[in-house]
Amino acid sequence: MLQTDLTKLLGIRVPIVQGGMQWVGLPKLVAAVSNAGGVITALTQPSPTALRHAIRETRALTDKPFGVNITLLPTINPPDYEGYYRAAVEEGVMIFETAGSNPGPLIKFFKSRGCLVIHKCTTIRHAESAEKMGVDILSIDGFECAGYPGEDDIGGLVLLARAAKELKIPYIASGGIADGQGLAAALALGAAGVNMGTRFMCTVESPIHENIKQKIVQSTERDTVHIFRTLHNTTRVFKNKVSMEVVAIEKRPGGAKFEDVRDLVSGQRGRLVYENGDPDFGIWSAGITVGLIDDIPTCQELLERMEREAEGIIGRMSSLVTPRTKL
Ligand code: FMN
Repeated sequence: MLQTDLTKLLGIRVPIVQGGMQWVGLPKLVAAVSNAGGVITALTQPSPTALRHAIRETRALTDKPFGVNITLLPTINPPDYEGYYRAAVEEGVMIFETAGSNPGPLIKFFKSRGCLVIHKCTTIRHAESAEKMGVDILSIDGFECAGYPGEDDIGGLVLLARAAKELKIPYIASGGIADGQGLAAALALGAAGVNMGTRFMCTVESPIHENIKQKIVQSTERDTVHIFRTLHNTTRVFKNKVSMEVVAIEKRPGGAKFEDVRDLVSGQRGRLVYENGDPDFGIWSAGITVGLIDDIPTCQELLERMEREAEGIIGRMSSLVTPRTKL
């Protein structure tokens, strides 16, 4: 078994957690992952009351720990953040994944209630300031990740090595991990485990349309693209007709304003991709691990396989070391 700070702090068996995923982090998936550590995505629920129901539904499906993700990002219609996080705490959730800008007040609130906070960030300077705010675990999202990689374009290899040098609290590797090799590499880079998004989208329990899962299986690592680069809100999404149109609008002379792409990137349109199974219907988040994913396992199969693969790799690596001979 792989024992790390993450497995000890969360009381989980495999050092793998599922990050917040808009429209995807729903009770069935969260419960299926929660042998490791699943996260309900708060803002996928239409209201704080709906979040309460999702928490109860997840609890009915698993007796294992799970958390709630609160993502503080610019959205077309700002949600009732306070309503969501208070509802989750009142429902007895003790683990939170926070992400996005200005997390200070949110982290302070969770810590005042004795909750464990995993904060996701894409730079070492943000990780250090979250560390000072008292978070328990940092989730370091490299350039490879689905969703928001930040604007610095630093890949996981360097970012995690920097984390190993600079951070005092446990951190997990996020972005670009989809198999046991990625897990073993993350542990080698000092991480206490991994956070995955894209890989969990493509599991039996993931609530998205079968066509989209098949699309991920058929894709290569060249099938994602960054949108909103010019708006300084870079987002990695699947490469399709809509995302390429957004990129083309951004490249027009004089650039683009958000209003120019608002309809194309609407969250509701993205949500319908998962419902109607048309991968070209809207934008949807996906990381470059789409190039590593070639099956649709259950979450349990996936977690067991990754654990086995990582253990095998770590065993083989240690057999590379032989006693030194004198020069
Ligand atoms: N991260 C958040 O913090 N909030 C979100 O709402 C969110 N939505 C996501 C939706 C999808 C479909 C995916 C694939 C990822 C999303 N993410 C979100 C990012 C994941 O939590 C995670 O950090 C990322 O997927 C890790 O990279 P990977 O996809 O290479 O594993």
